[in-house]
Amino acid sequence: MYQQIAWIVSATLIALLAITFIYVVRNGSVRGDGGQIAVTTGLWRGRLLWGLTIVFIPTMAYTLAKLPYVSKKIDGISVVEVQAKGHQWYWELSQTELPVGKTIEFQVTSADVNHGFAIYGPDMKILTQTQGMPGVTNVLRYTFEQPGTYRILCLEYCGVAHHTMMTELHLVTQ
Ligand SMILES: [Cu+2]
Repeated sequence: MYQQIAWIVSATLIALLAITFIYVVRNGSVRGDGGQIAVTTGLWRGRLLWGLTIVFIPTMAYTLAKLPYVSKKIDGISVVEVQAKGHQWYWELSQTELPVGKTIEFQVTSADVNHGFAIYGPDMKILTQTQGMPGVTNVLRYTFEQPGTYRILCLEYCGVAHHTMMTELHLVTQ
């Protein structure tokens, strides 16, 4: 979800940048008189400021409104759902920034072969683990008590680059 929003915003800004670049390249050699340029520059500066405001304020408002996190209730407690998929050789997670003190439900699967989904604390001690299996979703619930950077490592040999299967989780206080 956030990745999609980020992608759309990035794509729009890249397109705007490309259009501006092409415009400058095409018109860069045209000479104008100083007074006219000053007026035009001021006008475009104003337009740019308005454009950025129109794009960024709703984006920020939307993103903030979406917090705190997607959650659902299970057995009377609300959990934050995270989809995790193992690939040769990386982890694909629906989100990597998570709240401290809430139950996180990792729904773990695999796109190819069996992977081990193990969560390590900031001190690199293992905290919990399950298997990422193709065609199966394993549920792993865990509540992080301390903010910080945690790591997910693959605990089952899954091919030549198995040792590179590492990703970070950022636990934040809300
Ligand atoms: Cu592996």
